[in-house]
Parts: sequence; C-alpha cells; structure tokens
Amino acid sequence: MSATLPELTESELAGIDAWWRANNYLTVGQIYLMANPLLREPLAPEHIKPRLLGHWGTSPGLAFVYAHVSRLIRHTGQDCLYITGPGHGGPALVGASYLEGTYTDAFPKITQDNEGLLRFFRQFSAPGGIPSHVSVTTPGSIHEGGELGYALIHAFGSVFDNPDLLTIAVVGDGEAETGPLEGSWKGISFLNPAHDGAVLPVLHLNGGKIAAPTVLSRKPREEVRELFEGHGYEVIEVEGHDQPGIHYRFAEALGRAYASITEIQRKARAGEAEPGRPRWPMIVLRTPKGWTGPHIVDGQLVEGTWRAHQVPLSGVKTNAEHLAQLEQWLRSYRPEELFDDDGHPVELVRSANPEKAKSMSGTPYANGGLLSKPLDLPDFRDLAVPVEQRATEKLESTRKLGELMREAYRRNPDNFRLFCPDETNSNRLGAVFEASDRAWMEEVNDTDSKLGPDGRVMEVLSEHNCHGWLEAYNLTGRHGLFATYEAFAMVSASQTIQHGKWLQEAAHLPWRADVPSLNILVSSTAWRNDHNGFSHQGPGLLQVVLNGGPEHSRIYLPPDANCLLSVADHCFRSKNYVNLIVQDKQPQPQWLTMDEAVEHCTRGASIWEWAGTAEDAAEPDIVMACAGDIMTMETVAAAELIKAKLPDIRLRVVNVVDLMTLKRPKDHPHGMSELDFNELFTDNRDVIFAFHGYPGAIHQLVHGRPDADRFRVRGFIEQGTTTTPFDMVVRNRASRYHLVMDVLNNMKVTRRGSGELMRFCQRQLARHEEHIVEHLEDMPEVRDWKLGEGFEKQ
Ligand SMILES: Cc1ncc(C[n+]2csc(CCOP(=O)(O)OP(=O)(O)O)c2C)c(N)n1
Repeated sequence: MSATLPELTESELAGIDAWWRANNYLTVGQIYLMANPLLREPLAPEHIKPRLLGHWGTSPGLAFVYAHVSRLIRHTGQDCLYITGPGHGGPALVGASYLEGTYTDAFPKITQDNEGLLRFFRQFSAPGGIPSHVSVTTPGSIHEGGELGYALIHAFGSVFDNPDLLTIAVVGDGEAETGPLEGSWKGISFLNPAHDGAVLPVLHLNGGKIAAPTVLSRKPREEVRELFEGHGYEVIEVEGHDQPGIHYRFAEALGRAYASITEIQRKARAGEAEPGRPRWPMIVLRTPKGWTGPHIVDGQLVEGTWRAHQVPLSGVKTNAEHLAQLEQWLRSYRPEELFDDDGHPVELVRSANPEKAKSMSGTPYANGGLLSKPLDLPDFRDLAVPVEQRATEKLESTRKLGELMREAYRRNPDNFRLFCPDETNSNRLGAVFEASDRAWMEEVNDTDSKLGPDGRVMEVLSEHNCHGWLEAYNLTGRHGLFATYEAFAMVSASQTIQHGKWLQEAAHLPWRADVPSLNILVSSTAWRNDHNGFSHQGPGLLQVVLNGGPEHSRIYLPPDANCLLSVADHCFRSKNYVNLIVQDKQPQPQWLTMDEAVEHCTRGASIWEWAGTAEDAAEPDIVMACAGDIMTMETVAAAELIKAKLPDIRLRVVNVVDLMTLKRPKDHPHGMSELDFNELFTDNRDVIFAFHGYPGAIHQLVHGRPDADRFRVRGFIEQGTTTTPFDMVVRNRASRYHLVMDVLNNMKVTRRGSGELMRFCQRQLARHEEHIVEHLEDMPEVRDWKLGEGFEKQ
C-alpha cells in the first residue's frame, strides 16, 4: 500500500479500460437486452426488451470515475464510499457491483456467468426486478439519487466522525441547479480534518439535463472555477474524451486531490494545521453526456447533448437501422475480450477491482448497520421532573431533551450528533453546549459563543443539510436527532418521505443491516408561534409522516417533559424508523410523574382518570380525547370547567401520545386492538378530539373503527396570524370553550346547567376578543390557568 497514487501505467490502464468497457457494456445490456446477453449470435429483434427504460447519458461518466477510484483504493487501501448524484445512472453502479462480485453475494441468483448475466439484464427496470436508480437494492449505495439534490449533503453526513473514510460524491450539473445542492457546498465549513473523514466532490459537467443544457456547463470556465474557489475549494479541472489521454489526466487529477486530502488530514491530526478551514480539493470533470454511445442518430447529434439522457436508440425492435446501430454500439466494447465462454468477467477486467471488502460496493460503510454501535444513554428517569401536584408549575419540556442529549454527547463522542438549523438554543436544547460546541471551521471571533472546530453540534441554516447529514450519519451506522421549527420541517419534508421509502425497502433486503432510526423533533409549533405569525404556523410534517409506510412511520406527541424523556429514550434506541416527536418549547404544565409517564407512553394512549369524573368508568356521557401538548392543556382545562359547572356529568378524558395506536392493528403495528380501543373510547359515545395537527388526520386514523363518525375533531384549520397564544386556539375553534361547547352539543344526555355553561363559553369567547385587542395579552384566567384552582373568578 502506498500513501499516494502513483502515475498510471500502461498495463494498469489496460485493466481500467477493460473494466470500463465491461461496465458500459453491462449498462447498455441492462437497458436493451432480454436475450443473447453476450452477442454470441447476431442481434435480432427478439433479443430486445419490449420496453426500453433507463438512463444511458450519465452512466459512462459515472463508471469512468468509479474505475479510477477503484484504482486509488487498490494502491492506497483507502476506505471509499461512492455517492452518485445522478442516481438515474443506476445501471453503471449495479454493473460495478456485478463486476466486483458483491452483487452475486447479495443476490445469489445473479451469478457471474451466461445465465446470471441474462437474469441481470432482464431484471433491470422490470416488474419484480430492480429500479433503474442507484437504490436500496444496489450494494454500496447509501444514496438513491432519485430526487436530485442531496449528493453532497449525504457525502458530508457520511464522513462526520468517520476519520478513515473518503466519500467521492459525483454531482450532476443538472443536479447542481437544485437548491439543496447549491447549499451543500458549505459542508466543508463544518468538516474537521482531525476527527472527520473527507469528501471529494466530482462535479460532472456532461453538459445536459433531460432536455436542455445545464447552467454550469455553459458558463465561462473562469466563472465556474471562481464560484467554487469562492466556496473554499481547490478546483482541479479535467476535460476531454480523447483516449487514452483522458485516463492519464484524470488519474493525475485524482492523485493530486488525494494528496491534498491526506496532507490536510496529516497536518490536522499531527496538530500542525493553521487555524481555520483548509482548502479541500474538488474535481470539475468535463466529459460528454452519453460518452462512447451512438454519436449521431437519425441525423441528429446525440453524444455530448441532452439527447443522450435516456435511451438514445428507440424503437429498436421494429427499426432495423437502430437495431444495427445498437449492435455496432454493443460490439464496440468488444465483449468477447471482457467475458469468457461461460460469461465470467476475464482476469483483465477483474484486475481493476479492489479486494471485495474494500470495494465501493462491498464497503461496510455503505451498510452502516454492520458498523453501528448502540447509543450509550443514561437512565432517563434520572432526569425526571418531580410532579407533586399536577399542572401547577410550568416548564419548558424540551430542556429535558437537551439534558438527555448532553449526556448522549458525553457518552458517545463519535457516535451521536444533533442537527439543527440555528435553533438549538431557541428550541431550548442548549444543554448540549455543556458537552460540545457547535461545529465550525471558519473564523471565530469574540462575539461567538460555543463555536469551534472541535464542536459536534451541527447548526447550519439549511433544513436540507441538517436532514440529509443526519440521514447519511444514520445510514453509516450512527445516531442523532434533527430538531427544527415545526412549520419549516416542511422545507425538508420531501427528504423525510424519501428516507422513509429507503428504510421501507431496506427492510426487505436481508443483507442490509439495521440502522439507527431517523429522529425528528419538531418544536416551536404552530400553536405557539403566535408572535411570529402565519408563516411560522403549520403542522404539515405530522401529516406527511402519517402518510408514510406503517413499517417505518412513528409519531409521538408527548404532553409534558417526563413523557418526552420516555419517548426520546425509546426513539434513540430504536432502529429503522422515522420517529417524529412533536412538542413545543414554551413553558407548559407538567401532568405526569415519571412512573405515570413511562406507563402512559408504553401504552401509547390511556384514560386520565384524574382529569375526568370518577364515575366515568361505568358509562361516560361523552369522551374528550387529546393529542399534543397545547391540545392536552385545552382539553384538561375544558374538562375542569365542565366538571365545575355540570356536577352530574360523567366525563372521560383520554390522552394519546403514540398517534399510530389509533390505527387498526392490520393497518399499523402499533394499532391497538378493537377491545382496547373501545375500552378507551367506548363503542358508542361521541368523542370530542382535540388534535395538534389537521383534524382530517384523526378521521384518517380512526377509519374503520366502530362508528367512526362519532369522532368530532378540533385541530389546526389554517387560521393563523400574529396574535396571542390563546387566540391561536380560538381562531382554529379548538379552545377550551369550543371544546366545552362541542361536549354540550354532542352529549348523549343533557345535564343540569348545560344551557348556562353554553352561554358562559360564548361570553368568554366574546370577552377574549375584546380583551386581547385592549390589553395585547390573554385574559388572566386563561394566561395563568392552573389545574385545581377552580373557575370562581370567571
Ligand atoms: C429534484 C428532481 N427534479 C427533477 C428530476 C427529474 N430529472 C431526472 S434526471 C434529470 C436531469 C439530471 O441532470 P444531471 O444532474 O446533469 O445528470 P446527468 O446529466 O449526469 O444525467 C432530471 C431533471 C429529479 N430526478 N429530481
């Protein structure tokens, strides 16, 4: 092994060229062939797939870079992960795995012989087969590249706290036009060469997107170079398609980049580095789109243009000219030199592979569960909030989560990170700063606090970066949490969906090891962004996760700090889920002792006997249910008011922490049985449900339950503005007074005092309107409400 990449020799080039030709052949074969895989007979229409799918254009470039990185690995023993921004170039990556033998390990039926090769071709983008993208099923992938924009983000997430890892991230020039990708160059401002690995971005300017040129490929070269120099990179440019020249130039560029990386790391690890961010290398690679494919088709230029994006030769089954052109194209790779009579890749091709465990399709870094260590957490009960009298003292519950994560940082210095868009303190999670600074490689000055190169708290004002960094941190086996404002969790909602899909697919692949769950805390919620206004008010992510696959989607709405601790402990220890925790940061009543909280969270939903009437066990007149901290407070306050004003009422209060328990067991693994459901909600009483999110979610959840129509739901109905906290619930008709009126309108029996209570609520709502305009704050009986203080003053 050598610390540097030596000059490319002619004999090595023969192997690389053979490997690259074999890979390109496999790509074309996957797109087109369903028989005659090695062209042992003349190509005929019946050998061609009926539906021609896939993306040729990006594939030869991806394979070219891959082949050269494999050479780097062979010489240096470097651990490398390959992230393919243009993930639609899937055939090149599954082709690489096939040539490296790891594909057969993962899918034993796809053998490295004639039969296996045919199966390999037939399964591509076919029913029951594999996707056309670098997906979960692709050995070596932690990144699908289906939804473009996250290549660099995932690359950085993979190398934080992985000092031995080098992640090569190929960025498409179309992809480079996306917002997330544009924001992700800043990753180096958070990357510490002493304790993190390195990312080598390869910006692949192949010139075209689906149907048009790309911005960066048409900009003057100096502008492109200056753009990336401005981002802090050492820009190494390689261009051309001349062979073998381009191989030598790329090998030299890769060697130069690698030398820079290892020198940056050596200095940092020896304590010899200058303070500040090093200038990391990146490669700008200009090769033609569809390189080595059909140059001109039907008189039109294809190679080097957007026309090469997908399937350059169409209608091959019926168009004899295209069939001939395809045969010529396939034969141009000289398959007879690349595969032996049995269809096995020949020694020359295999000579370009690194040893399997080091190969980019075989590296355990891409199957991070194999490397994962459990998170070392303290007993969360030690952080319990004492609750001697319910809901008398208010507390910012998320502070307790901050304390739990502070301990996680202390016990797992290289295995846990918090990712947050500049809101760690704002979300009351600041206790983590007692254990770690914010990560920061740029200049630090006297005005800064808790900021520095040794920090591991990740704060960047980009939900995309935070989310994607955590995804890759998880997929390489490590643990963490993404904490964000509830409304702005929608910025990265698509990533939440995509990651969920990844986990869902991975669960079906026995060779993919379990990975830590993706944990998301949404705080600064809709109900308590009264001061910020409508833009900050939106519980959308909850709805997004609700729609996710039941295998991986979990939603928790802890009503207080002890419940939050119990829920967080569970989420941090879980695997393969997207865990969404919804809890506000403002001071809130504390309802349950730690023992009660643990029991409540374990059940997921339970009757809060103390909040209803003692007689409720027999047959309540009505059930009040709630999920979410603010809605819990409104419900308990409403119940207290009802009990005070209607002495004969039989009222039950149910609180739900684990939202998915409401589903039927056949719809979600957390779904409670019908017996349990009816024990909580009865089988025929109306249920007034106060819900944190959009009301339709509860109807969706209880669909199929006995007499589901009896659920009357209050929740966020997109009524927001800059106002007082209580006015938010009033505007959305979910205030305690609205809930009381709902109870009165839906009880099975009319209890003594009902009419007066209805009028009382109407008066209170009218008073509220006047009061907030006059005093700019909520009525004292609402603002200072405490459980058990009675309603005499109202
Ligand atoms: C976010 C997103 N928007 C749109 C698409 C549709 N799409 C697929 S490939 C592609 C062009 C990609 O161009 P580039 O990144 O340059 O890749 P390459 O040219 O190497 O194929 C587009 C727009 C997508 N996959 N993801």
